[in-house]
Amino acid sequence: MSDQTFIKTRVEGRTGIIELDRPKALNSLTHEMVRAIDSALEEWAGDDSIATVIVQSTAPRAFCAGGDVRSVRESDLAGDLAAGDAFFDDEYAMNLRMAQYPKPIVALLEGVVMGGGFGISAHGSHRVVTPRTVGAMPEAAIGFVPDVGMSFVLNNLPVDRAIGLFIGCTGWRLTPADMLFTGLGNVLVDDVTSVADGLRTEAMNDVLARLSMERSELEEPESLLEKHQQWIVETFSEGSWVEIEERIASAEPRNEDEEAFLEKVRECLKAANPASLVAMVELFRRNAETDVATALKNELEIGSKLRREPNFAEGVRAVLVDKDHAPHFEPDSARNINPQVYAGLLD
Ligand code: QUE
Repeated sequence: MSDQTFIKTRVEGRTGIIELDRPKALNSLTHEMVRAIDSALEEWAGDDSIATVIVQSTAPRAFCAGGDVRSVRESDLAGDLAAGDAFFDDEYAMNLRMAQYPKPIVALLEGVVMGGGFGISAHGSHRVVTPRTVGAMPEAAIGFVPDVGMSFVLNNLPVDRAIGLFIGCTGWRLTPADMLFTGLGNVLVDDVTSVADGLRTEAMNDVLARLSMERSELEEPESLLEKHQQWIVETFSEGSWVEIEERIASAEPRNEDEEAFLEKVRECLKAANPASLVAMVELFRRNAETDVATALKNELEIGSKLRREPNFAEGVRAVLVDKDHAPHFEPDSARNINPQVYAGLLD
């Protein structure tokens, strides 16, 4: 049993449990937490007494809200770019270890799951959601792009890859129904706390099948992503960000449902850094053709470029520091951004 700061690890029977315990920051991942997760994974990969790994939170409010980007912003502004570079290096290496892990990894997605929270769950074998799961890839609002291998995952979901790009561009708030529709979640249960208990006596698939049978109904059984998938695919499948933006601007809703959806999409996009959207489309198009290791390398290239632009510090300020949600992004129009600035960095 080890008990490093903010990460608790323990073994119950043949299950290794990684528990995130930084509830005041919604379990956002510090560099130290990334190292602790990675070393537990490394140790258990070669330990024959461990059959399964569970990743969970100590608090129901959040599984994990992402990387500790407030700290990254602070070290960046202090001129210590190396600190942030090392953080993302280590975080992505940990994400890659999960993607290549030789054992089942079960993530218990209770509450908020954003950005880096997907990085420690989406690469595993099982992602358990509850009626209270709220997911999002909101990086464009902080002047960044979806990373932690999610530009790979979102390109390889069991739905059209345009849905993945839509999730990245809009930062869409994913309901449990959206999580199940996209495959970001693959089983719904009422109470995640009984998963580890069940694993003491039952095989994993039996535990998850039993718990999913016992579940209550979802408040929002309908996924808006599913309902509007045809429009999303027609709008997000081809072209650069500027072309997608033009299709969104000229869209003609055929009924009230479509009008409300389109309004929501336009509202979400107002929060995004235009350069993030331009870079994201180039990153996603390229990473549709690559493996997860190359995808992570491309994310690191684009991410380190974006971090060196003032929009990153400004976006983190507006969303997480001052919380005014009124960032001043430059340029303020995607038309004034050459996609090749970002595409040229990609493998
Ligand atoms: C984009 C992000 C993050 C985000 C919001 C975004 C992110 C992150 C957090 C976050 C949220 C609550 C906290 C906290 C951090 O929000 O990575 O410490 O209490 O960690 O729009 O990438």
